Amino acid sequence: MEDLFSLAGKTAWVTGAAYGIGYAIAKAYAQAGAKIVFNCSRQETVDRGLEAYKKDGIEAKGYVCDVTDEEAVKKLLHTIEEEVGPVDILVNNAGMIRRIPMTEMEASEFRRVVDVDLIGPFIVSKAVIPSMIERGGGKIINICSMMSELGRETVSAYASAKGGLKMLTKNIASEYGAYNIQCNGIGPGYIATEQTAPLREKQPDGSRHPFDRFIISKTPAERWGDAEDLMGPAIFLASKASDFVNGHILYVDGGILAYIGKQP
Ligand code: NAP
Ligand code: GCO
Repeated sequence: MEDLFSLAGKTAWVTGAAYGIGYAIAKAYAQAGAKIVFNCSRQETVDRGLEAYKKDGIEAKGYVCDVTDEEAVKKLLHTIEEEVGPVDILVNNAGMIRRIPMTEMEASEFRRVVDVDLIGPFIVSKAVIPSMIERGGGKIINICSMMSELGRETVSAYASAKGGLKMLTKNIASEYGAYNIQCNGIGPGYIATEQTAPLREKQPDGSRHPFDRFIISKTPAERWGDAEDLMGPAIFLASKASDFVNGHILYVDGGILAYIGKQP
């Protein structure tokens, strides 16, 4: 049974895994036996990640690479294969959000969010799939979102990108499942990371942010998720245990998507 969830001998590339959700997933993979590679778009973030991995006793390799830059991604993959080995597991985690009312959002701002959150996973997946085919298979995990299913004010670009990422996940599963590549998504609910910090900021009077209270009322678990809540589901989708799971979005949301919300 242990072997079913083991990642021993595997190389996992987790994009954007300097902290937050990506870091937690990469840490879980390291504890399951995988070699870890990650990239961020800024050197200072890569350095921050390397320090964190070292502190946790994890030998990770970090590189500066913007996932929207196709040539840079191809070069990085070549470097990874030279320095670490072929990529067995890819997690498209790198992402960004801009919370702006749609009618006030510049097309360039909308385009950048879609570039990072949707085109980036396309570029990185397109780069790794050929070598996965050559080696008899692989695992691709796309970090989707509740916004792959639901909209809300100010996140039109992000929801459009994450909705697209859900369908890209299903399409990679459809197009490459015959090569023993499983492509699935994880849809985190509201997770306490730097990305959601503005939604949890304490009010001047010390009370909870209205959005914070709103999420608590919408979550059966009555709490925000932690990045660590994603570790088990991520190991499942990267291991032999999920070899017949393909094109699935696994929501890890404390039950928000199942729940109408607590009566005020
Ligand atoms: P985060 O704290 O904002 O971290 C994002 C990471 O991605 C950073 O390391 C960042 O480093 C990197 N990154 C951003 N743009 C990049 C680019 N163009 N190329 C390479 N790396 C890039 O995010 P998080 O909250 O951990 O979320 C991680 C993923 O989960 C994202 O896809 C997010 O949309 C998704 N998600 C988050 C939540 C949540 O509640 N937190 C829920 C559902 C889904 P640099 O800035 O240095 O590039
Ligand atoms: C927001 C939040 C969400 C979460 C996550 C929910 O502004 O609504 O940032 O988008 O990050 O994607 O699953």
